[in-house]
Amino acid sequence: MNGVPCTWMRGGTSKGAFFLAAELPSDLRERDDLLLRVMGSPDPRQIDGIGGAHPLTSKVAVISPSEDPSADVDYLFLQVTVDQARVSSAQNCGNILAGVGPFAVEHGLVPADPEHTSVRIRMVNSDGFATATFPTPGGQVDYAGTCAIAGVPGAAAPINISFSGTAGSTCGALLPTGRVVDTIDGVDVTCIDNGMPTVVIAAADLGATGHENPAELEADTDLTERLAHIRSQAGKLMGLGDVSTTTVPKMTLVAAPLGDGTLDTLTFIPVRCHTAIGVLGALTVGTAARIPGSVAERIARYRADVVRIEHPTGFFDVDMDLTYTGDAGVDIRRAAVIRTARKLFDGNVYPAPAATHTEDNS
Ligand code: NQM
Repeated sequence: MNGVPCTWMRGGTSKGAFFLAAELPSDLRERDDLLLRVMGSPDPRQIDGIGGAHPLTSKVAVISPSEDPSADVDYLFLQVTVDQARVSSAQNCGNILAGVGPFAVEHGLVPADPEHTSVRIRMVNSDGFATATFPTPGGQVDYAGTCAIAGVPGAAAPINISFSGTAGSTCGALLPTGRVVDTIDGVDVTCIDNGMPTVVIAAADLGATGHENPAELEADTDLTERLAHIRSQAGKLMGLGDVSTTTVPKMTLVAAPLGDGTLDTLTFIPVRCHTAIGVLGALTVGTAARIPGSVAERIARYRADVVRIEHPTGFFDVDMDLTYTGDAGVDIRRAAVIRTARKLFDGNVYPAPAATHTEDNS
């Protein structure tokens, strides 16, 4: 059986398999079938594949030279569902994005500068752009450094990522319902998409504090059932249709910050509760915090410098300069984050064979 060239990377607080598009089948069904067998899905333990048995470690990046003259590379993100035979391009991932620049340089898609290299990335899933800048001393990617991010032990080289064109990434508008606040099942929600379709809800409105740990909330079936019911209606209002099998919208519970942050968050993605928060998720919730009257803004503590999103394992700073212009529009002058990434393994991955007749010897 032939292996497929693959790099296994940590990007921010997530992990995934990175491929050159040219190494994968061009037929999408064949590609998805291959990726399921690479990751070991469907199986809650992904025991026969390289997936890490959690949505945050069952991710794929597909990289190619960009077809857009204003970008260096195209980045297609694919979420491989752990326990179902499903591969989805319906969402983007800003954590895995952190690995794209280094991967592109290491694979010769972008020449390295002698100190730092900037790679302009077209995010195919959502049609936005990101520019990633990271150290390349002597023309080599250097993953080592002193930058620590919440949710990742130790330190690594900083990867500066600035975004453009994220508003309405999937839904077509920043506030896809046309309103700052909607009321669903008697609960006020803000449905928003600045890179990640998200429903923002005050934790207190669901009887939570917003400071619980993720496992505790995942086990609260009353709360998760209420959330799922609100989500299915929000999905329709956001123009996403039936969202019962999709990974967007995300559901973010917000509460007053415990530390010196803007607000505290717990995000369902959408079944598992994130141990931190996604990058575009943080950008989106941070944007909500700057929209007068939104569910997030009602609770947020204003900070002039950054929007500091607290989450279960620390905080996430979004360097954001934006003004809500009314009419569901936003003028974004700056939206940037710092992440780290690390190449964990580089070689060939060997997918499980396509399904055949099996004998049960357990
Ligand atoms: O919002 C998880 C992650 C993400 C997505 C998810 C992400 C983002 O932490 O940009 O990074 O929301 O499914 O990897």
